[in-house]
Amino acid sequence: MNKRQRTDFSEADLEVRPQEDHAAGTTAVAVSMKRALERMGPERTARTLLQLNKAEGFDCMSCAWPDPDPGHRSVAEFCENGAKAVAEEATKDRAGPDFFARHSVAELDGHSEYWLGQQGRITHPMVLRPGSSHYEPIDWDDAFRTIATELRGLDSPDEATFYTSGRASNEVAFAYQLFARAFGTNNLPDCSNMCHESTSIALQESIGIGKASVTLPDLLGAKLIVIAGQNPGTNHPRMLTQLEHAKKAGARILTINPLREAGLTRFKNPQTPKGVIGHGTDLSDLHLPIKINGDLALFQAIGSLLVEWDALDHAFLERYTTGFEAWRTHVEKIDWATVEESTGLSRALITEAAAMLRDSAATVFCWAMGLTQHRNGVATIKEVVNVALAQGNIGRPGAGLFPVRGHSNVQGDRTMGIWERAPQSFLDSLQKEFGFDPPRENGLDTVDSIRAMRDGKVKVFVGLGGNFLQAAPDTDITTEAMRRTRLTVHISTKLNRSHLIGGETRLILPTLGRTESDVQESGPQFITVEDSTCSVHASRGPLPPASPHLRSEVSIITSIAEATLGGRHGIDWAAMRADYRRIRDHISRVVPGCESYEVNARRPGGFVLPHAPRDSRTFETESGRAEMVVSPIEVLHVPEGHLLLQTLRSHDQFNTTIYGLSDRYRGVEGGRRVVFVHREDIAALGYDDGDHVDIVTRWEDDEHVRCARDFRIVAYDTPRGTAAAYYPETNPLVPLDSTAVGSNQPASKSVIVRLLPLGSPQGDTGGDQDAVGADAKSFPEPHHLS
Ligand SMILES: Nc1nc2c(c(=O)[nH]1)N[C@H]1C(S)=C(S)[C@@H](COP(=O)(O)OP(=O)(O)OC[C@H]3O[C@@H](n4cnc5c(=O)[nH]c(N)nc54)[C@H](O)[C@@H]3O)O[C@H]1N2
Ligand SMILES: Nc1nc2c(c(=O)[nH]1)N[C@H]1C(S)=C(S)[C@@H](COP(=O)(O)OP(=O)(O)OC[C@H]3O[C@@H](n4cnc5c(=O)[nH]c(N)nc54)[C@H](O)[C@@H]3O)O[C@H]1N2
Ligand code: SF4
Ligand SMILES: [Mo]
Repeated sequence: MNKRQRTDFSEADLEVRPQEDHAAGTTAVAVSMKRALERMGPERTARTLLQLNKAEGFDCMSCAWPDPDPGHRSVAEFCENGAKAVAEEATKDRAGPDFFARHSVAELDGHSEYWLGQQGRITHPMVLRPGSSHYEPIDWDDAFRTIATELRGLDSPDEATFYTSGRASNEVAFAYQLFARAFGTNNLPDCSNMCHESTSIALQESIGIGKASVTLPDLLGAKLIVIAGQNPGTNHPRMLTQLEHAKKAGARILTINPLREAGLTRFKNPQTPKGVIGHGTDLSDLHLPIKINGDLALFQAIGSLLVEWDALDHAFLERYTTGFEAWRTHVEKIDWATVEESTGLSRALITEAAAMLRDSAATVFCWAMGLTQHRNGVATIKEVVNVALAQGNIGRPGAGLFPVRGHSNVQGDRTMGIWERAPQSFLDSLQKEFGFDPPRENGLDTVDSIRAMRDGKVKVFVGLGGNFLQAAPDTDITTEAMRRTRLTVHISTKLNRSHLIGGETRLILPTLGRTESDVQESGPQFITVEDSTCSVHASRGPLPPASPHLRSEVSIITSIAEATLGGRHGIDWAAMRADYRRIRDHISRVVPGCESYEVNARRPGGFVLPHAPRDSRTFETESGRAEMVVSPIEVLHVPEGHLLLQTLRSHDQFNTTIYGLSDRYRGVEGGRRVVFVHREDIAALGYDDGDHVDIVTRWEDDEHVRCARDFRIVAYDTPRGTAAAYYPETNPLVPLDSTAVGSNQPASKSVIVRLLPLGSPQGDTGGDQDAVGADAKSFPEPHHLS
């Protein structure tokens, strides 16, 4: 499907301008208001945006950036991209039964992801019956019966997989995992498997808990903030306000990114006079334009210099860690030639960066997808932890580890048990609370679910939100995998590609979003969420539902459970549906740290979950200490004539939802099929800036020739040998088996590619495979977890 370019917007309108050198400013305010007014109109704009991120309002459904304490929030406690997310959900457009009657599924599949999203909120439950060309309305009860019949007809509960996207509330996440486990499977893949899985695994093993050890006040009290592999100006825009405050309080900022992202350079805060008419605040004090995948070598080199300078917290190391001596011996022998080759940075520049760490009394380390989505993602994050531990930068004010999460409640979903490998202690608590023995074997994650569907082993796919097909790697293989299933069920707000490609029978179950009020039998309900800093709070939507036929996610999941399991194990699904306090009551007894959940979550601003390393420098690892782990540096060799491609987000999308075609900060307007390449690489490969090319992956498995057609080359400031292009257009290029060691997370930021002239035969499956796959054996071995 990637071979055909979808053209309901014309890439001919694509315009490339110089990159911007600052983020936000008044343009950000203008863009938010314009989008909000276009999609929602003035009344809904006022009703939603003034309630956004307020203690009595609703939580932004975009990213997981934390809110300041209730007394410190401003009138407009949101950013441009938060406003876009609200406008996208609270749009006045509707895709009702008449829309689905007008457009066949085949026709819809000819449209872009952008167009699909613009059709508005889905208003009725819809079914695509076997052999049918169009979706048609279905009764809610019929839909639940259809699902129950398929699930009960499976030979084993493990033939179903239950995906979650990180917008789901704690209440529905708890009910959903309970249902899957009561049904008999741990097949609970989620978007986290593609997002911060490398972080969760690395932190769990190194410090005993897979979450950030900082709160907002720590960021404000830091002397140094390291930001590696993260683009906050686009993906966590309110972070810039906090960075501005931290700078004013004397912090320095070290940024590590192949690209000089505008948001890392300078911030013009539209809420301050200086941000409106002045220069704004310079953010980065030192920028390291690292080669893609070079971070493991970089942090090891920094560690080596800290050891050489004896800039270590010996008392901390002695008392709280294990593995220090082995690590010291390893980093003392570091080979600088290898470091320079891997990072593309000079020893002098790395030394300057390490001196910033040496001179800082309190350092916070922030990171996101630029570190996790690599084959060595887990090792890299463990190396960041090593460096933090070496200076005792954990469990004290102004210091710590800060993986910045993506989806607004992705962290909460994990806390609630959405995890294919939930710890046995969690399963024990479930057993104690509900009296049944949950399955104990690990379930399937995202990549393994795709493999299982492809191999005919999983026959039912249920998606609680998300756009699995577009978010997952290897789009063509995932498409075939989804097509082999008997039933696909999507609980969604808006139309997306995953609804158009799927099983023999397909259901779309439309649901309420964060902006909408949720009234059940016992009265109005609220839901709870957890942000990147372990803070949990309530969210209440201000708007009436987009359609009277919508049901809440909790209502849908508990109804599916009831239809499938009846009274099995004596779980009272109807009571949970009628009153979400019943769910929170269960949560308070099952989930660690959630005692008195109802009371705490109702407090304005909510409460902060316990975090042993942050609170008391206690490390619940195997050794009972923080573990320093030695990882060898493997340089990722990119053969002659190839580039190392990262797939990233534009400023005008939320994951697979495309808000618009303006990547303002990078200077790209009116289109998305671009590939950013260093000017000298463009010339060396025999092209010109502005040429159109096909992108082809090089991977050892030459059964599949992976190709993405027709991208315009854009000369850009990215290190030699590297390239960047947008996700999800490039997902067909990410091999399913190319995953991070230890976390099985797709390595979607280390894809080895070639640029071929447009329409080259090599781009066709069944074409001259040798031309693409020659000397493919120099690739790293793929990693299989199961
Ligand atoms: N508006 C908006 N907000 C979002 C999202 C969205 O799509 N739109 N998505 C949400 C989600 S789910 C997530 S996970 C987060 C994602 O937030 P980010 O992780 O910031 O998102 P990405 O665009 O994937 O970009 C990561 C950055 O890593 C850099 N990078 C790539 N490779 C490397 C490398 O090898 N080393 C280093 N040091 N840097 C590298 C890229 O240049 C880029 O600046 O944002 C969340 N917030
Ligand atoms: N190549 C490449 N691939 C990637 C990434 C990358 O950087 N590069 N990033 C990865 C990351 S970090 C992530 S998190 C995943 C994201 O993977 P997903 O979470 O699966 O994808 P989203 O695009 O966030 O999901 C959007 C859909 O969610 C539905 N939706 C929106 N709001 C709601 C709601 O309130 N309730 C319900 N039930 N549904 C709702 C809408 O139908 C919408 O179409 O993608 C991953 N894939
Ligand atoms: S920073 Fe994130 S959570 Fe905050 S308003 Fe912006 S998009 Fe929403
Ligand atoms: Mo994510």
